[in-house]
Amino acid sequence: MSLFAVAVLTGIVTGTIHFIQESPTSPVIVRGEVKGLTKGLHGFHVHQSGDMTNGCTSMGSHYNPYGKNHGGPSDTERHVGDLGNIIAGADGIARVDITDDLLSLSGKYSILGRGLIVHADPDDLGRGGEHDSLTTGHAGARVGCGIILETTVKPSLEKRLMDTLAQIQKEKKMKKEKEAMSEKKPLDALDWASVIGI
Ligand SMILES: [Cu+2]
Ligand SMILES: [Zn+2]
Repeated sequence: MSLFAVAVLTGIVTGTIHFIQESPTSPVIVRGEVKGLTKGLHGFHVHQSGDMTNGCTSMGSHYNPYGKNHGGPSDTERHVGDLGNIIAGADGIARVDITDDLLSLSGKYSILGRGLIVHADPDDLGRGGEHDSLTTGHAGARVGCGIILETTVKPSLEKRLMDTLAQIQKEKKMKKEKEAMSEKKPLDALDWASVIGI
């Protein structure tokens, strides 16, 4: 059974982000839109807590159940909450479309009830050499945030989301096959060369 969650972001920026997970072991798809941003990159993370008593400030640091350093979404050394950057165009809108293998909407390390935060500045993915690169990615102020809440969706929307999910997985598979093919080619050429003795 698929799991769904949503976070409505409020603050200097606003937005709605949906989370979809087909099964507890599937990757989580993170999709939506954030409006009112300055053009460019903005750090985007799941933070420890969904507590908005003191706005985005009370949501704590990046969600980090494994006690790792801050990193980028494709690094092995990363916080679970490290989703990298979202990119806003000149219109101030960032269209979010992330597939993440580490996030989960169930189990011990579920992100349900935690905070989703958008930052003023780019996340340096731990590589910037700043005093806070390995904790926050030097992403600056919290310009918008929301609590990740489990939800149900209308059957028509569920169908659309699952179709999108299937499409994403198909594209991923095709990309992998393409990569495997291009890796294979030089080997074939090498074998041929040895066959004809050059
Ligand atoms: Cu953050
Ligand atoms: Zn982090």
